[in-house]
Amino acid sequence: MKRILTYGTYDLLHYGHIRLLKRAKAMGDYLVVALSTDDFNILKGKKAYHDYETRKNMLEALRYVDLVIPEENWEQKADDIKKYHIDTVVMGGDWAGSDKFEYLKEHCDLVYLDRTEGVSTTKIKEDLNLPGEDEGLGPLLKV
Ligand code: C2G
Repeated sequence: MKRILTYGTYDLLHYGHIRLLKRAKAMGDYLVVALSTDDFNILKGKKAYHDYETRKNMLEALRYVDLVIPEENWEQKADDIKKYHIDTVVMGGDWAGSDKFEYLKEHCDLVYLDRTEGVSTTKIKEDLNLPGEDEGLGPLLKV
């Protein structure tokens, strides 16, 4: 059984997210999604429209997702790989070369898939005139 792991906020779930998850699952037999918690999103400079539980429930409803775990910090990835016996970490191409992921090559395979152009959570919010992912965090980001 080949086990795949990916990370993300997955807010306002859209077809770019689903395309990533579909391709990630197709690389193995079991897909774990480490979902950014609301607190970690603040560290990432993001404010999700949906809270963690809602985003988790939506991911768990997808046929491609086998398990959702919390992503609480930048440092947990190597432990996640060991704990869940991960063979491959898969991320969208916007993370290619990032020091947040490159070191994982010591622990497992690492694959970047091309991002789906034309859609993003930020674009959806802007098109709907909602605050962007990093708007409204001003006072919080000053901590
Ligand atoms: N994605 C994509 N195409 C898009 C939008 C997103 O392929 N149009 C991919 C991203 O590359 C990522 C996943 O979908 O692999 C989730 O995207 P986000 O929720 O924006 O995740 P991000 O904020 O990049 O969080 O520790 C890593 C972070 O938690 C990743």
